[in-house]
Amino acid sequence: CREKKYDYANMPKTSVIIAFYNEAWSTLLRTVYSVLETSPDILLEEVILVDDYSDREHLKERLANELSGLPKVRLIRANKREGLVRARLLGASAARGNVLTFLDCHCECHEGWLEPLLQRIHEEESAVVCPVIDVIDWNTFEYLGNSGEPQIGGFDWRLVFTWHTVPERERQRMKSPIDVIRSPTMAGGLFAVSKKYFEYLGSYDTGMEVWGGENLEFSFRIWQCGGSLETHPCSHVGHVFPKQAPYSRNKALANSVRAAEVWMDDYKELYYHRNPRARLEPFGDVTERRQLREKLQCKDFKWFLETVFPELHVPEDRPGFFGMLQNKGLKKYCFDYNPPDENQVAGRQVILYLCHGLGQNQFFEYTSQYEIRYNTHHPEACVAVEEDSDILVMHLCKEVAPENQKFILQEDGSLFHKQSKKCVQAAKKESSDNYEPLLRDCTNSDYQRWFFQEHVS
Ligand code: LR7
Ligand code: MN
Repeated sequence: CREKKYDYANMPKTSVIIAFYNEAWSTLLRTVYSVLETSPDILLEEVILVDDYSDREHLKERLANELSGLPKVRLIRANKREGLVRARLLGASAARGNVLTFLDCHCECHEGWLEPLLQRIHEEESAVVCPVIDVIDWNTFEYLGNSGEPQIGGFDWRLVFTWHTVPERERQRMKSPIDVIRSPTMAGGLFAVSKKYFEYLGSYDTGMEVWGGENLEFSFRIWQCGGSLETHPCSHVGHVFPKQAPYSRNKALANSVRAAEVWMDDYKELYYHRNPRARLEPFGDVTERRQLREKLQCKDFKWFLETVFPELHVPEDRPGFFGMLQNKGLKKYCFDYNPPDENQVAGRQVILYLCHGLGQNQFFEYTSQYEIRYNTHHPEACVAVEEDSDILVMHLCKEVAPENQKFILQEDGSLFHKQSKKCVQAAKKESSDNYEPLLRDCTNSDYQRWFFQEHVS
């Protein structure tokens, strides 16, 4: 990266747009100063700060005074709370640069971060380019960087953004380790895009409020409508991942539903199955966004899945074989699984818990390969039985289902584990107060009868 030469004189200039709502003083100023200190003068048109109607005192006059002495920095204020999408668009409409570079308001740009982004857009106008996102420690604010290789963005069927290692097919396509990495989705906050191309693509969905969903919506749109989404391994920007945001994020669900309704065709059902609440969420009017899709003659979601994100497993969701896996004897109890954390789905025991009908932790799919898949997450986990054990645990699913992950859900509702020749029963261990699914000799008991349900009846 250090040896890379840039054609400064011909590269486009950028407006850096930073929307903020009730951000702390130090993190906000750190962002601004780091942009000014690390961006070559010739490439930086301006820095536009958009105050999304913050109410914290330090962001009023004191901020305006602090910024007034800084060259190239402009402060715009929304006159009502807009949410990050419309706040960013306020900045975009005031921008004079040919490239828009969006940043969150708690970042630190690393030396050399800007050149690769602008160079790439100079080469290819329809490329939307992200930096590698480095970690800034939430407690100490130390710049920790990023151990290991850059990752690509994905998503799971709950429409949660996920990180993944670069797949083999992409490594083969890259001509060098400092070539851009194509990514199915982006985290959302840090990217550069040609202003003209951003407008052509329909900028953002202005029906989205506050926070969430816009990153996947924009990612699907970029790919489906003919652009490309990339990460440049030479560009690094640090970001503080806070434990808690200074605002409530309860509008995120409606935003995701808008994304699903416009871009996912029938695949949106896979999302609704895993989050039944989403189906009930009022999401407003998406007619104009569907017209945009029509006008730009964008490709369908099937194309996106097959071409851009073939690593994502597409569930079968056969009628009657997905949802809550409920026990007949215990009546109100369902399979339930709580992954150790968002990035590591396998490893724990499957338990039984009161059926709640909200999908998520109680969503399972029984596949034609005899697996019981927990496929709200990506990568997916499958119910397994370890040797000489009678409990059900989660392992990662395999290309071909291993014998210890095969269960036969029979006509009478019994759930037969092929390898051990035992049946799954709702039971208690001596040491336990809680019911759990355990392997027992097969009987006619209702505690060994299981059925799928989509909703709590
Ligand atoms: O109402 C609001 N108005 C705003 O102006 C809410 C937020 N904002 C601002 C906020 O001050 C910040 O500058 O919008 C920006 C993003 O909000 P964050 O920092 O609270 O979001 P996040 O970093 O937790 O979330 C990630 O996902 C979001 C989905 O909507 C956005 O796309 C964020 O930009 C995005 N952040 C990143 O991609 C940084 C790397 C994170 C990772 C992985
Ligand atoms: Mn952020």
